[in-house]
Amino acid sequence: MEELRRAGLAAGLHDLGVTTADPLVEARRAIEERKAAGLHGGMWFTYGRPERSTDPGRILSGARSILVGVRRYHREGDPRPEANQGRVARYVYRREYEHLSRALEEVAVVLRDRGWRAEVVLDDNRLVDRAAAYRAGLGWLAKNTNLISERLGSWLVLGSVVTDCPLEAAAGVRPDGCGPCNRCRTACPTDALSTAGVLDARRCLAWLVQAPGTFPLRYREALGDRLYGCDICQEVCPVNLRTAAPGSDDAPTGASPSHGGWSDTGGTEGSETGISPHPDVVALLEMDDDTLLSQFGHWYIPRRRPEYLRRNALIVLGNIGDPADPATEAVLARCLRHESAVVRAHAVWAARRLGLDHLFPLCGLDPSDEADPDVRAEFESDVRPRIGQDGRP
Ligand code: B12
Repeated sequence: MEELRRAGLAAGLHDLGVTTADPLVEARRAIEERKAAGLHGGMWFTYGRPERSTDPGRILSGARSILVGVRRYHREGDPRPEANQGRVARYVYRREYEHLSRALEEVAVVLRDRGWRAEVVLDDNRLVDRAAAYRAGLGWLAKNTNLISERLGSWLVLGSVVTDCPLEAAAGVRPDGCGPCNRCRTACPTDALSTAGVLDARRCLAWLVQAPGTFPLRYREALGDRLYGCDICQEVCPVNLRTAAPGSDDAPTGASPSHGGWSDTGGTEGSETGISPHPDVVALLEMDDDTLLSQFGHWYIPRRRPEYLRRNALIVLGNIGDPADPATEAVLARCLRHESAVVRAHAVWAARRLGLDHLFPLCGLDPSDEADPDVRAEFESDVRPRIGQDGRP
């Protein structure tokens, strides 16, 4: 095990634990209960076939052990987007899963060199990663549902090597470290964590930006400037505030820069994905489909339809855009004429929120002529304009 651990840490993991390949019984129960209660909000992923996603034996026949690796992706710094910039969850600043995957592959190679079979699996519908990590003793399952490591916090991505090699499993799971703290639950602007440790995906902004269809009206203001993902329940976590402090123990032992060892920017500057961590939503709305997909195609976009990215960007624009800026008007006018009803509908909302209703007749948009019921509904919905009586935002 020491050799495997050394290989993993040298390749960029921040911790590594072992559990058996026995079925993840509690995770299966949790998934089935949430599905029965509708809390999954239509998500599939591991929810689609829980009998498979909680049985590591289906990933590799004869599996005996799972090595679970974690990679920490955030240290410090509070990214503050500027005018027109959307906020993106920290885990997509860099290609964290690629780094994690490469590191886990190195662990798998050590096993294969010794004649064992080993399969790397991460962020995949075939395995509930957090449940495996919890059982491997890497952290506790918190009230915000994230796996929190006492030493590293919860800014982690998780992945596994499933193998037929018998390894000594963790002696026990980590005891709960949340105690009476409920900061994540009270900070969630949509109350998605009303039951501790149980996420109501129908209210979770991180899911809603990935879900197809119309973005629920009642959560659009709460989305604020979030274009993709949501970090609120982690930002406020005291363990994260403590472990993100400069000098906290976070350097992967022997990590090579080629595996994305830490930069001191705290993720606030630059991005190895080649796009800004805070994309300008006006610029995004001006892009054609091909450009959008080439820039953001590595994000999870429902059915890979760019209209959903535009939908999110329009809500952000409605929440943070400057109605006095001609670029705002120009891009909204373009979206109000868009062929996609999803785009038109959210453009109507954004225009109303910014007090730019005069654009409707200018763009030939008449609620009584509009064929699409979702777009029509946007004219009748309750929208709280951001413009004060004095005409200023
Ligand atoms: C579907 C999914 C989502 C969904 C739903 C998340 C969810 N909570 O179920 C959405 C899109 C909302 C999402 C969001 C995010 N996700 Co996600 N997601 C997944 C995915 C694909 C499956 C998760 C799953 O199986 N859920 C099923 C349920 C049953 O699991 P659970 O919520 O973890 O439930 C456990 C606990 O709640 C606990 N529990 C049950 N009852 C109780 C009661 C109490 C009191 C307590 C304390 C605990 C507890 O036991 C359950 C079983 O283990 C995994 C990848 C994978 N293949 O596993 C990534 C994964 C969970 N996501 C991850 C990340 C990074 C995120 C985001 C931070 C991204 C972002 N910034 O937007 C957010 C975090 C939001 C949150 N609070 O969960 C990481 C988690 C890292 C970590 N430290 O835990 C994972 C593991 C991806 C990865 N491989 O790194 N995600």
